[in-house]
Amino acid sequence: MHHLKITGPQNQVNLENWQLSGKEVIASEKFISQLVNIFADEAARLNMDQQTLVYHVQAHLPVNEGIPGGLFFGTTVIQAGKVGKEYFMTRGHFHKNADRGEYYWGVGGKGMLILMDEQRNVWAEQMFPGSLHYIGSHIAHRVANVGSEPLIFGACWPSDAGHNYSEIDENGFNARLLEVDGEPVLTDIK
Ligand code: S6P
Ligand code: ZN
Repeated sequence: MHHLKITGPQNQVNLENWQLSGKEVIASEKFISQLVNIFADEAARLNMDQQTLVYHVQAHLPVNEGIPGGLFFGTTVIQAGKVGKEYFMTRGHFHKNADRGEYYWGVGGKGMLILMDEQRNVWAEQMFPGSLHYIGSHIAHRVANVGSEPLIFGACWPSDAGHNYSEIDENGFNARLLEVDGEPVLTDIK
């Protein structure tokens, strides 16, 4: 009888904050200075400390982006805050291969997943620890932190999904999530 190889895992997830460690983990940060024309109130954004961290992402990329058949796994943390009346949120994107879907799930804090189809219909789902969100193909997705603590969510998506940011950079979402009387309201304000 031969003993075949048993090793530890190549990666770990901290189950408190879902930060990733191990091989092939990349990290990126988005500061308020980088989120040009993402929020409705550009003057309010320019008035803020430009070094303010809005969100950061870790991702485990075990294969090159664009390779079919693989999966990517990531954690996003969005700080609590607002630009004018609009909650801190991700840029949002369609996938470059638009027929690729994605899972998101809530880990910590209170959030809102804002979704838009290719006809520009917009709707939203509440995110909280344990919420699970299947994002179908051809659906743009963006997340806002509507609470007072960091919003943490996990994501898993195909390695050949890619990102199409230009559609959102040019045309935005067809709705905005604003704080009205202390509550998040999805409005048709562009
Ligand atoms: C990738 C996945 C997430 C986002 C991250 C930041 O498909 O949806 O990892 O990249 O939440 O959002 P964004 O819109 O700036 O990429
Ligand atoms: Zn995505």
